[in-house]
Amino acid sequence: MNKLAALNTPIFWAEGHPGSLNRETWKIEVCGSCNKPQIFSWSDLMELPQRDVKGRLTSVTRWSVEGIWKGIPLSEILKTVQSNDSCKYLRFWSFGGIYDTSIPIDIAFKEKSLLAHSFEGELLTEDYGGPIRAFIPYLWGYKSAKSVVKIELMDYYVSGFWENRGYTDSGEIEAGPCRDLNDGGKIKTIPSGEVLKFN
Ligand SMILES: Nc1nc2c(c(=O)[nH]1)N[C@H]1C(S)=C(S)[C@@H](COP(=O)(O)O)O[C@H]1N2
Ligand SMILES: [Mo]
Repeated sequence: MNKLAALNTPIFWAEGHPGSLNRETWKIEVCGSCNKPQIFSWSDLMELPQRDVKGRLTSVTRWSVEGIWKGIPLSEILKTVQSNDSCKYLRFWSFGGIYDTSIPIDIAFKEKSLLAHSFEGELLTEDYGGPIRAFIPYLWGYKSAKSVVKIELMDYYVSGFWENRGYTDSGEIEAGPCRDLNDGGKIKTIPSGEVLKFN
């Protein structure tokens, strides 16, 4: 069993589980407000600089899971496609084209924001957003789109799947009770902002 499953990490696919996905033929199209739009194949992605990030995926439904996520820093993607100065948001699209969510470009440039393909040394399964997903530990988990197929660079903001259904556009993590999945799901308290520790 993979580590996320072993920690009883919930599997969220609001639009329906995508079934089995092919890693080797996976592509991510990066388009919109940039000089060099590009379609990244799996091998293109693997040739970009990789980073290990210790961080938490924290859901607005009040659970948080920590581990080492590995992937390509979003800053490397933005550098490669040469995002325009007018670009203000990254809009992620998941496989199937139903789930989308957007984050401010300054959050994408932060060191822990990744296109992640592994957790604790294991490639992500489809359940957890494999072959590759956004990992944005600074914001609620709904900003970490799973099984990403497209990133649109945007000069303006558009609400995504969950934002249209009542979750905040900012995705700022709000203080309150939260289950620590690394500690058997024990209910603890988180401060607002990126969860670095429990109170
Ligand atoms: N495509 C897609 N991405 C998604 C979601 C989803 O339903 N579909 N749920 C989001 C929410 S609300 C959270 S908390 C995390 C959960 O990630 P997990 O299912 O890997 O635990 O994925 C986010 N990304
Ligand atoms: Mo969530």
